Amino acid sequence: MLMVLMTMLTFAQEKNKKLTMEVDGKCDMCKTRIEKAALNVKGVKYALWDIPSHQLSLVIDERKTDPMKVKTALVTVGHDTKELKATEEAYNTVHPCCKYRDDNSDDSEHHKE
Ligand SMILES: [Cu+2]
Repeated sequence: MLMVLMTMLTFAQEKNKKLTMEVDGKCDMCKTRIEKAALNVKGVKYALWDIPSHQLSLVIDERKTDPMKVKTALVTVGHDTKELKATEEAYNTVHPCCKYRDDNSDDSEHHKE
């Protein structure tokens, strides 16, 4: 029984697992920060954050990481996710034009890096 369970778990872990998650932010600077933070997580192969939809598309190696680790990295640099919110301290480290909590509009045209 244990063997069967172990086999199933191994099967469930994909090498190139595609997933998307919602991450708060508003401009190109946020995009760079979010993607960099995600890619710094070991096991993350691809990260692309879309400004208007706030969707972060990822390809991760499930044997090395999981979505929670990515979310932890994102809140550490000050970006809220659905399940995990950044601390006030982390949020305050983002650039003033990136204060997405006050104004969550798409600011990409006004704040190019
Ligand atoms: Cu920004």
